Amino acid sequence: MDAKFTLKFTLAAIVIAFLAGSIQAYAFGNEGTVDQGAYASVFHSLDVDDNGTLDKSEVKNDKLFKDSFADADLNRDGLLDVNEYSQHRRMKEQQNVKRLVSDAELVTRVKAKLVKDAGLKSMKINVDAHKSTVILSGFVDTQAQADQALAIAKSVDGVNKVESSLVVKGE
Ligand SMILES: [Ca+2]
Ligand SMILES: [Ca+2]
Repeated sequence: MDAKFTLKFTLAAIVIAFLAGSIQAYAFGNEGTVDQGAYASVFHSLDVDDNGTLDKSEVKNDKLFKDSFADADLNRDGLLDVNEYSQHRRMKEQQNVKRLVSDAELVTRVKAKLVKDAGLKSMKINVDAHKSTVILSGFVDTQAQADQALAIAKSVDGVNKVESSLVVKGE
C-alpha cells in the first residue's frame, strides 16, 4: 500500500515537473517569437473562412491594413499569409509608438517655437507637459501675446491640448 502510494506520488511529481518545465520553456524560451504568436492568434481570428490567408474583405475592419493592404502583400498574390500579416502589423505598431512623443520632447519643441517668435522671445513663459497636454504659465505684457503663445503651443506636432495660466501684466 505504502509502496504503491509512493510510486503514484513519484509519477505525479515527475508529470508535474515535466509540465512545469514545458510551461517555462514556452513562456521564457521563445522571447523573440512571442509577438509572432500574438499576431498569429489575431490572424486566425480574422481568417473567417479559415483557409490560412487573409483577403481584403477579411482585414477591412483592421485600420492598420485598410489603406496599406498592397504594402503588406509582399508577394503580390492578393492575399496575406501569417508572415506578411505579422510583419506589416509589427511595422505599423512601431510607427504608432514613434508618433507618441514624450512630454519632455514636447516641452523642448514648444519652448523652441516660442523663442523663435519675435513678440514672445523676451517673455518668461514656463512650459510644462503632462500626457501630451502642454501647460503654459508665467507673465506676458498683452493679451495678444498670451493668445499667440497659446496658438504656437497648439501648433506643435504631438501636442494634444494646451492649458494656459498666463497672466497678462497690462501696460
Ligand atoms: Ca481567409
Ligand atoms: Ca501575399
